[in-house]
Amino acid sequence: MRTIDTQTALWMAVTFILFPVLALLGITMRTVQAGGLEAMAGWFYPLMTLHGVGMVGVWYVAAMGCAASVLARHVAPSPLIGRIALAGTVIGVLMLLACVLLGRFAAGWYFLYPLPLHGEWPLWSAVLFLASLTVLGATWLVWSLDLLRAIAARFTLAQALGWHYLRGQTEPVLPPSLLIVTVSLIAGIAALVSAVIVIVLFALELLTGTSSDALLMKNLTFFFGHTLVNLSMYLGVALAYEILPDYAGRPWKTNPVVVVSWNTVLAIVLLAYLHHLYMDFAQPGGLQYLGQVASYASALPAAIVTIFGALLLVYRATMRWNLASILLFAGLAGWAIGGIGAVIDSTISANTRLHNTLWVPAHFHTYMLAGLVFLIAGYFAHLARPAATADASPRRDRTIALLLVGGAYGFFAMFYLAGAWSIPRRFAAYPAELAHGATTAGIAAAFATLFLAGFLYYALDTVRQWRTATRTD
Ligand code: HEM
Ligand SMILES: [Cu+2]
Repeated sequence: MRTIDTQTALWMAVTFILFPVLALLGITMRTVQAGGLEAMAGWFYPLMTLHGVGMVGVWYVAAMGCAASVLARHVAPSPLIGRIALAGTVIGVLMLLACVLLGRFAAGWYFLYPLPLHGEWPLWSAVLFLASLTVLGATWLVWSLDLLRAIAARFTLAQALGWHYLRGQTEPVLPPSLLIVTVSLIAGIAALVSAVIVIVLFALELLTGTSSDALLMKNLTFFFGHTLVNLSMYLGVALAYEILPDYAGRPWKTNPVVVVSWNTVLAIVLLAYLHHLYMDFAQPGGLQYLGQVASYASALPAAIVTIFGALLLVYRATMRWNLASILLFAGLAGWAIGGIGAVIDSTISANTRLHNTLWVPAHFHTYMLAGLVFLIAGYFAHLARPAATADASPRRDRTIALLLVGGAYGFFAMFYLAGAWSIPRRFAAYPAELAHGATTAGIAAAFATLFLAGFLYYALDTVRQWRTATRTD
């Protein structure tokens, strides 16, 4: 049977504990927007900041933890660095909790310069926030470098990027998951270096009073933020490539089309962030067009190849559907659906309408929650369940899947509707002109609660199955 190594189990524990808390903050925000919980209104922006940074961070580390676990099937990541990654993450999270809960730091998840230095919160909380990002960024940089080192111990860079497949060779065999993880880690290192530069420039201003160019800071911040979120998603997709074949009873192999599409991602992904600056008139015009082209070029090839690959894998296969395979498949679907929302928003003519409306959280919640979260939850479910499911309960699996999928899409639908109705994002309370924003917020809170119930059921069931499996082993 499968076993879960200690580190993967610890990442699973981190995820299962932090995610429900952060989701509860999200439900609280929707409830405040609906006009309930008036006493919490002053907490909206600190909670929004904690929720945003926390979610992005938790699912990034969960994706990295799963990537390390997949890599361990093929190469040898350092266990020591794995432990350092866990310790650094826990320390960073504690610092983050302190600056938000004690200092009410509330600059939003991407802490856009110069807001952190000019808010209502005490300066120490901004400093603690930046220090927490420093700890997290440094830890994750070392972790990424180690995972790449592990890959490099078995493959040359050209092999890890699959270039030999383009020459018609199939040796050494490169699992597609390794190709995708390599591409993601390289992009991730670029993103983390950019974060370091942003933090150094903030520190420079704190220490010497030298201010930075706001446009440069925004470019660096989104180069970091967009790329990190994007590659977390890719790491999640790599899990589907690795695990879905087990359930379809067919292989999902690297081939030239897969190689070309993921190499395109590597070539283009670092330019897609430019779509976050469409409203910045000072940004050179050429970069705006580049942003649209790069957004399409980095999203479409890999997504289309992956979605078709997954459909072909499942088509007329004797699929074994259980919670793991359902969640992996649903995760790919959520990635594609949210991706369509994203591509629409990255189109300049649509962005002039949708910018900073709830359309933005609509699309990124779709591919993060119904994409990344489902993929990782599917992977954890796969690890925890015995291969020959003695304890199979299709009814329970279906109930959990229904709560997760139904709750999530009901919640997203309210974001999309509100966005299309021009409700702005990041409003703690909606004025009378935007009263329909409050109505959709209330419905969204109810759906999100259903989702959370489904997740708690899933987490308890997964832990229980894992314990049963280890006991009978
Ligand atoms: C049950 C699950 C969730 C609920 C109820 C929820 C709810 C919310 C709400 C109400 C907002 C504020 C929207 C606004 O601008 O008015 C928000 C923002 C955000 N959420 Fe979530 N969310 C959930 C899951 C996630 C997940 C899984 C991620 C990422 C992996 C995520 C990342 C973010 C980010 C980055 C923001 C933006 C914060 C900012 O504007 O600074 N959320 N969420
Ligand atoms: Cu982006």
